[in-house]
Amino acid sequence: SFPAWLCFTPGLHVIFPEELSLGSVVGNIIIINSLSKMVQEDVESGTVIALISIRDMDAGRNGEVNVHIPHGLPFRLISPFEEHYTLVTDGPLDREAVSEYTIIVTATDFGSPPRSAQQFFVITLSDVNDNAPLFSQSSYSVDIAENNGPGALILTVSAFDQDLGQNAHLSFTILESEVQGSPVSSFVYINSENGNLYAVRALDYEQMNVFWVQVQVRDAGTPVQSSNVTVHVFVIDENDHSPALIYPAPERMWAFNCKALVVTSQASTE
Ligand SMILES: [Ca+2]
Ligand SMILES: [Ca+2]
Ligand SMILES: [Ca+2]
Ligand SMILES: [Ca+2]
Repeated sequence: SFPAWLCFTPGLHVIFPEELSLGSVVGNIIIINSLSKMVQEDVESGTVIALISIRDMDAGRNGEVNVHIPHGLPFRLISPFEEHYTLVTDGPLDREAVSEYTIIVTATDFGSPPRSAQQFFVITLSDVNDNAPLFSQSSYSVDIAENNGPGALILTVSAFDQDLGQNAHLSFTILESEVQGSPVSSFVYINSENGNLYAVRALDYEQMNVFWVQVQVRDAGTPVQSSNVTVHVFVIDENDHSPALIYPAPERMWAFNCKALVVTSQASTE
C-alpha cells in the first residue's frame, strides 16, 4: 500500500515529482532515476519517459522481480539489462484526448508470500498546434435591410480551436476579393477579436441584392493553422423608390399596341 504522503491527489501532480526528489527509494525497491514529467503530445513512439531501477535485497527467487505497468496505456517498459527499466511511449499521444497519465509501476518478487512495491508518477502532455480552428457553421447567410447605417452589425461568426493557449488564440480577417469591381473591404469589415462583421456603408438593394464575403480564422500557433468560411449577405428591399413612369423610346412605339400608354404619356406631359 502507498505511504500516506503518496496517496494520489489530483492537482498535486505538478509539484509531486519534485517533492519525490529523483532517485529516492520508495517501498525499498523501485527507484526512479529520471523522469520527463512534461511530454510533448507529438513525440515519436519509443521516446524515453523515465529510467527506473529495481532493487531487491533478497536472494534467489525472493530477489527476482516482475515489473509491470497497467495495460491499455500508450507506454511500455523495456528492460535493457537486469534491474534496469526504461519507460517509453508506445503509440501516438493526443493531448486533446488525454492530457495527463498517472502511471503506476508495480514490482513483485517471486518469494512466498510475494512482496511488492508500487511507485506512481504523473506525466502531463504539453500542447502542439495540431488542430486548425473551425467555424461553428460550414457557411453563414444573413439578411440585412438596405439603407442600413454605416457600421451596422451584419452578423457574428464564431470558431473553436481544440488546442491550448496561443495555439487556440483566434483572430478573424476578411480575405480580399471584389464586389462589383470594388474591394470587399469597402463594403464590410470584421472585428478580429470577436468575429463581428460590420457594414462599412449603406447597402442598396437596387444596386446589389446579394454578395459574399470570405472570412478566415487563424490561431497564433507555430505554424499557424487557419480555416475559411463564406458569408452570404442578402440585401433586403425596402420601399425606397416612388413609382416612376417610363417613356418608351419613339422608335419602339410601334411595338406597343396600347392606347393607354399614349394616354398616360399625354397625361403626364401636361
Ligand atoms: Ca493532438
Ligand atoms: Ca494540440
Ligand atoms: Ca490550433
Ligand atoms: Ca428598394
